[in-house]
Amino acid sequence: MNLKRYRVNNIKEALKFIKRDLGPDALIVSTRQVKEGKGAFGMFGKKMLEVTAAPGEKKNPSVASKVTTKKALESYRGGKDSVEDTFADTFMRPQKNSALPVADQTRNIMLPIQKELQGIQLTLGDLSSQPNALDKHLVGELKNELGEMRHMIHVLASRSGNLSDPDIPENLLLLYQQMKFSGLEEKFARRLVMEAERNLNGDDLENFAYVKIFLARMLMKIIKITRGLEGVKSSQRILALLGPTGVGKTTTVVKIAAEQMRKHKRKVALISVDTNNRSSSEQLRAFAKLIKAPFSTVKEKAELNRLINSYEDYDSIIIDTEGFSQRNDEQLFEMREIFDERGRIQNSLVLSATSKDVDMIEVTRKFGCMPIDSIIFTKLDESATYGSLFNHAIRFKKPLSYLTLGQKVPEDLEVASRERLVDLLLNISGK
Ligand SMILES: Nc1nc2c(ncn2[C@@H]2O[C@H](COP(=O)(O)OP(=O)(O)OP(=O)(O)O)[C@@H](O)[C@H]2O)c(=O)[nH]1
Ligand SMILES: [Mg+2]
Repeated sequence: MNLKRYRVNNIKEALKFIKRDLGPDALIVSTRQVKEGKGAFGMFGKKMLEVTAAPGEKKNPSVASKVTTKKALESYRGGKDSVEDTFADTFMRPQKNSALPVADQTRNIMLPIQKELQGIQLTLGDLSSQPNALDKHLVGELKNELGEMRHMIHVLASRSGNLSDPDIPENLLLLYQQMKFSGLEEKFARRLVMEAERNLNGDDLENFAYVKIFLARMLMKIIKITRGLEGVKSSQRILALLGPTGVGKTTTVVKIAAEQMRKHKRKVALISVDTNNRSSSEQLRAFAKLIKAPFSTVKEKAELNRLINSYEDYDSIIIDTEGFSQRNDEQLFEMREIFDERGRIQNSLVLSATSKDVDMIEVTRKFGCMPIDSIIFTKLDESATYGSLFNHAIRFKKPLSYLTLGQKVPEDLEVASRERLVDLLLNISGK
C-alpha cells in the first residue's frame, strides 16, 4: 500500500499536505501524537501529530477501500471481509492462520483497534482545540468510529472473561487489554488499573497519554534494576552467569566482557565452571585469546577461589557456567556447592524471554537454592511480547541487570533500564 506519513503541528497542516500529495480522495489511515526530541520516552520533546494517509480509490484502484471498524467487527464475527484484508492490514501484518487460538485471534483484533482508538482520540482532541481546522465530515467519521470501537472493546473484554466492568474508564480498559495481550498476568494488570483509577481524577482519566504515563510510572516503581555491573559496590566486580541449557550464558559472558573492556576500560579475566568436563568452554577460550584476557576452566569451589584470588589485579571477572536442567538435582547440588556464598560473587540467573512463564518460575525456584542477585533476560529479539519479564520481576522481586537482543557479539547487549522495560510493555516511545 502506498502510504505516506507526515509529522505536522496540527491536522489542518496535515490535510494541506495530504491533499497536495495524494489528491482530494486521500484517506487518513491513522493518526497519533508523537514527541520529537530527547528525554525519557521522548517525554520532553515537542508534541507533534503523525498522520498516515493513503491515496483514494479513484487515484489508485489497488488501494484497499476505506477500512472501518465495522468491517473488522464483521470479519471477527465471520463476515465476508477477513481481518487480514481490511482493518488489521493497515497497522500490522497478522499471521494468516485460521486456526489461531481464541486469545491470539482476539489479540490480532484488539491491538490495531487500540492503536486506532488512541489515534482517533488524540486527533479529536487536536481538532477540538482548533475549530477552524475542522473538516466536519472527518470529525463526524472519527466520532462514529470511536463509538463503534468503544462498543467493540466492551464486547471483546466481556468475551475474554476478565475485567469488563462497563464502569471502568475506557482508557484504563484499553491499557488493561494492552498489558494483558502483552502477556502481563491478569491479576497484575487488574491491580495496576485499579490503582490508577483510585489515584486519577475524571479529567486525567480522559487523557489516554496521561493515563499511560501514570501506569508507566507505577511499573517503573515496581521494577528493580542493577544498572548492569555498575550497581556492584566493591571495586572488583565478579559476576557468575547461571541457568538452564542454551539460554545464552556463554554468549552473554562474551558480551559483558566486551562491554567491561570497551566501554569501561576495565581489565577483564574470564573463568568457566565446567564440573562435568563437557568442554563447552571452547567458544569462551577463543574469545579470551582474541581479547588477550586470561582464561581458565575450573571444576570445584577451592579451585575457583584460588583463581579469583590470583586475579586480584583485574577489575572484572566474568564467570561462565555449564547449563543444566532445573530438574537435574544432582547438578544443582554440585553448582550450589560452588556458588552458595552471598557477597563476593554476584550470581546472575540467565533466562530466555522466549520461555513460558511456568518454566521461568520453576527455573527460578530451583536455581534459587543458590543466592541469586540479579536476572539477565536473553533473546528479547525472539519474543513478540514482554509481559513475562514483568510477571517474573513482580513475582520474584529480583533486580534485572542486562537484556540481550540478538546473537551479535558484543553489540546485542543492553544494561536493563526501567524506561526500556516499561516501553517494551506499553510502547510509550511508539517505536
Ligand atoms: N536470538 C538470540 N540468540 C541468542 C541470544 N543470546 C544467545 N543466543 C544464541 O543462543 C544459542 C545458545 O547460546 P549459548 O551462549 O551457547 O547458550 P548457553 O546458555 O551458554 O548454552 P549451554 O552452555 O549449552 O548451557 C546460540 O546460538 C546463541 O547465538 C540473543 O539475545 N538472541
Ligand atoms: Mg555455554
